[in-house]
Amino acid sequence: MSWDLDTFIERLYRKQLLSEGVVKELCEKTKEILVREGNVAQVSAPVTLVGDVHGQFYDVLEIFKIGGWAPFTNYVFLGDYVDRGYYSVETITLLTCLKLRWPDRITLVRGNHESRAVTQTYGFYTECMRKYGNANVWTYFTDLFDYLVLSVVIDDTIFCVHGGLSPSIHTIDQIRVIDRFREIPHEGAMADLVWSDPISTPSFASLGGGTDEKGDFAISPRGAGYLFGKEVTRKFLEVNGMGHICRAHQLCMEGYQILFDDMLSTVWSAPNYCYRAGNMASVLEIGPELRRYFNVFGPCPDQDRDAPGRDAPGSSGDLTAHYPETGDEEGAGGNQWRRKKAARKLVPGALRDPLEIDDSELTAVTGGGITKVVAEYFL
Ligand SMILES: [Mn+2]
Repeated sequence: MSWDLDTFIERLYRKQLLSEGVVKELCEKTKEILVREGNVAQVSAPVTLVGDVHGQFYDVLEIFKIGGWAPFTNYVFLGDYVDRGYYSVETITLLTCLKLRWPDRITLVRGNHESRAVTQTYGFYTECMRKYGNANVWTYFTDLFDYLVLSVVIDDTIFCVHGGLSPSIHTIDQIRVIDRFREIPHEGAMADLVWSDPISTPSFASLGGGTDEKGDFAISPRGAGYLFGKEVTRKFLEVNGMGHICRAHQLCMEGYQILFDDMLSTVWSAPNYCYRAGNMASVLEIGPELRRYFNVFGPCPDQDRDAPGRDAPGSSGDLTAHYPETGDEEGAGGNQWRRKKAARKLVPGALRDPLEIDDSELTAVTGGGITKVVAEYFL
């Protein structure tokens, strides 16, 4: 296998594994990119946020069909790429290749599953052993996980993290000075960022988190990280001059959840989680003026599982011609921006005039694509 990232990416879109030697080199090269990124990566809108995908490779392809293929859409993945699903290896190999190929277009945040200890229990280790016959690939990727960033700030306004807040962290600057190049520890700031969960006030008191409206920190039933309430969230936003927290980590039956008077949202991107939960998934598009669109979708259609990636760049001609420019959405109005996005996603031939696309097309995308844009929120 000669070293050609574009070829690797095409192969991965067809769900073909790369050789052990290529994975080793891939991880080493990607580390060199990641080591230069700070613990808090700075990202500009427009950008699409993806929550947990957990090795559900076909649903990851569905995300690219819905959200646009790299590098034509900016992505922030919020962690938990591996474990649970059947295709953790294919999923993390693809995302790593995309990161290495377009480092400024893809940001990979560390989740609690990007850990040696967790992947030995929940599937990734076993899958590597089964698919490669030894643990080398697991070692390469788990070593790479130590380099993933811990959080993202979008346009100095939206704070993104896999899990949530920590009683040890009051300012984002405190995150910047964590020594992150290590296995996720059992406790402390780094553990909390990947493990914590928000909890609404009514549930809070029953878990010992306080009996009033304050909502402080409480012990998490996960055994790692903390539960945190509305007041903690409000204070974190105020101290850091942020407008919103976006995180993943928790299954949402509707694909997303908004808490604390729209101070925090959860995005979950594994539809029918573990192939049996029956939930929807979403990706969150942050558009011009930081408008947020939760694009909700279900499991990819069964027929697409037989022909993975058939719409992917490289498998059906060069899509570059259909995406003549990138990053030109900033100046457009929100609705027009969405129409343009829709035109790019839906039309297999040439780019259509976005204004020709009517609302029914926006809400009834082909295949198992966007079922509806359920919510539009402003900061
Ligand atoms: Mn998680």
